[in-house]
Amino acid sequence: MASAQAMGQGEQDHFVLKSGHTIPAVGLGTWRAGSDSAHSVKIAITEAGYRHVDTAAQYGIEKEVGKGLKAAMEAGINRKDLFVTSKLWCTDLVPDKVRPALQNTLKDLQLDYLDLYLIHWPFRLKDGAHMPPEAGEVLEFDMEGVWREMESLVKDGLVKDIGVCNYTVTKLNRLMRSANVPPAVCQMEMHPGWKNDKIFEACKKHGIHVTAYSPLGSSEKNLAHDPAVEKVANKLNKTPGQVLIKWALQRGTSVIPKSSKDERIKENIQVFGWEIPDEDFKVLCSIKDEKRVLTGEELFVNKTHGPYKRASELWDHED
Ligand code: NDP
Ligand code: 1BO
Ligand code: 1BO
Repeated sequence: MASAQAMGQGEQDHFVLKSGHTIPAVGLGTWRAGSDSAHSVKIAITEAGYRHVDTAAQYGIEKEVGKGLKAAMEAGINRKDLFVTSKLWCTDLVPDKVRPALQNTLKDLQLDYLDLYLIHWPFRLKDGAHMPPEAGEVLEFDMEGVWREMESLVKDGLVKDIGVCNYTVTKLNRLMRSANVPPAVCQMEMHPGWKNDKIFEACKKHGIHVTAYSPLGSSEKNLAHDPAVEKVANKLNKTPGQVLIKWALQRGTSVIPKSSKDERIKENIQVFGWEIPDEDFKVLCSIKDEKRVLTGEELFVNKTHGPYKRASELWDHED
């Protein structure tokens, strides 16, 4: 992490969660990181200074990520200084599968606890569901029952914090009504091309920390080539990637850019000790035609049989 001296006033290299635990402001994303992820995770931690790694059972690379974490610890990094997030996949979104799913994740990651365990998407999929799903493969999930199991993982010391991803304000309010342990983190798609203000404001109201995923617009809509982003980057003598990551930090979110390239992994955490001035921040905020990159359509929409016949239904018509 950046040293205090290298950081500007009011700048934070971590955020404090409701629980009192801290989350490092920049983490390494690992979706589609492939078989190189052991190497990427090790380099990120030991050479670039990352202390936060975001992964998920669904990414199919937890064993690789685990090897990278192990190599970093063998190189002298303490487990307690790392922040590791994983996620409960949709096929395990039933109360009696929560703990076995977490235990598999811990085994693959070679860890005895996670810092953060998230519900990956708030839709249950039948085992072996297709993409797009066939009739009967997308099911309602027992949000209260699953959350009680997530809470028991905290109580038993298997995870330090729990949270959600891809929630709407509607779903968040429902969860807040029944939760004994409120979600510490809500992880959502956020970048200048999709600011996602509604859920951001709702999280602020509840004191829930937000992590911005796909901060570069993911590989589908790489905003590093957006003219407004390039212009600000040139002006500040930074790279477009750094400007996008800094934009997320200045909004008050932690951020988890993914790269499988050593140089970019290093570049993406050089975001301390400088600022995007107000006027440029506003320019970035005014990028037009805001749209989600990850609509969830391929995963959860069946246009004929439903239960979700269009993506807007997944987002409770809040977009
Ligand atoms: P990102 O927005 O992080 O973008 C990744 C893409 O940008 C890759 O193609 C990468 O290519 C490229 N890239 C990385 N650094 C730079 C740079 N400095 N300049 C230009 N291009 C760059 O996308 P993700 O969708 O991967 O999101 C980040 C992470 O968020 C995921 O990896 C995952 O951990 C998490 N996530 C969580 C979701 C959820 O449902 N909870 C959903 C989606 C993501 P290359 O690797 O070749 O450098
Ligand atoms: C397949 C899930 C999207 C990335 O988290
Ligand atoms: C590949 C998963 C994308 C979700 O919309």
